[in-house]
Amino acid sequence: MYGNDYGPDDAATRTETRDRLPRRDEPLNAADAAALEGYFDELIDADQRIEPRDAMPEAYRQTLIRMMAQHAHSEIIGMQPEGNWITRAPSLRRKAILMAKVQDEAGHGLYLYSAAETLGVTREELLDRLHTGRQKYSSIFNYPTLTWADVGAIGWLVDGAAIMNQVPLCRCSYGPYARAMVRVCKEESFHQRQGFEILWTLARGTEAQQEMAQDAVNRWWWPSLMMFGPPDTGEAATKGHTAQSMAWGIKRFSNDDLRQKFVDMTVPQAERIGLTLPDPDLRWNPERGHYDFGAVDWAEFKRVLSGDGPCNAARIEHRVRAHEEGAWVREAANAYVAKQADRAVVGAA
Ligand code: FAQ
Repeated sequence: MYGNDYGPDDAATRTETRDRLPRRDEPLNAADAAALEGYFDELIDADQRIEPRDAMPEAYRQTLIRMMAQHAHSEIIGMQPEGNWITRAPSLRRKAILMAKVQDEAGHGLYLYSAAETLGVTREELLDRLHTGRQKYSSIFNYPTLTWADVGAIGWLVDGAAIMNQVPLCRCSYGPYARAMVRVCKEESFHQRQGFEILWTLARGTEAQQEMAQDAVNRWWWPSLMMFGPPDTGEAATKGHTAQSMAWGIKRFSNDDLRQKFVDMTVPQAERIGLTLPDPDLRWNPERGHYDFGAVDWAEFKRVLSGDGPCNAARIEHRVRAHEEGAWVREAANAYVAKQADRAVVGAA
């Protein structure tokens, strides 16, 4: 039973159409293809969720696999820059918090891989695509964490940008992704808060600590703005996925709108902490009711995406090594499942 079984319109006709359509990996004849289009469009127009059992256009399915997998990969690769500081956290309290945060990121990866699997792709395949460079992860995780203040900057800026991007995904049209995002966003809020608090404390510390905090913010600000993706509105818009993904209710806002919301939210927070943001063009524009900000270096973004960021090679190398070293855990889990299945057969006989 899913939410889209109910609704103000004739859900019964929809259920009948859904049950009549072949499963998603079977070829469609012309009549079924037309029925699928009507059924899918009707759900999207009514702002209902599409569920794993529902027939869906292949392009919709592939878009979600790409986006959810990239998101899942980002969560687990994103454990590395912060994991780098677990053994060097400045106090037991900071260490406990950081360990909890890094574990949360592993959990997010787990929810997202599981949600992606409902689209008919295996986790092995998705990980293979990551390890062989056929799928990306967020550009942000190709930057190094040079000082403890970087942990604060990641929490405040990177998790802050992630929340801005992901809260609308709680209303994504694909049910399993939307539901996974609800919990992810709750946890990200705690992450952002802990980053803010690290920088708040450093900004009230010694001169060296204040400089360290400012230096971290200077390095993470622009890459955080790049996280939202390339420009997709106005003259600078590049040809991307936004228009189609918005029409399908996957994305709810453009990359540019979310970037602007993030800037508007973050500038007053920076003022409260007492740190500056490294952009001489940043100023309030009363006519627009938003902050104006300088040009993002999209050439750097492209360079990082094409593999030439400061840490691309190290991140994948580490991930592949961790995967290989974890082979025995997967083998043990599979052996356990096989043993349980054997016992069930013996028990039933
Ligand atoms: N990095 O047309 P669009 C986190 C690619 S989680 C790399 O705008 P789309 C939690 C894009 O794939 C962070 N690639 O694409 C955490 C496409 O490439 P393709 C991850 C990027 O999909 C915090 C091309 O550029 N969050 O931080 C990036 O409609 C701290 C054209 O772009 C998500 O994945 C980028 N930044 O929109 C963990 C959220 N931006 O396939 C640890 C879900 C764009 O055509 C520590 N994803 N590209 O070759 C999304 O919301 C979307 O996928 C966007 C991109 C907004 C990222």
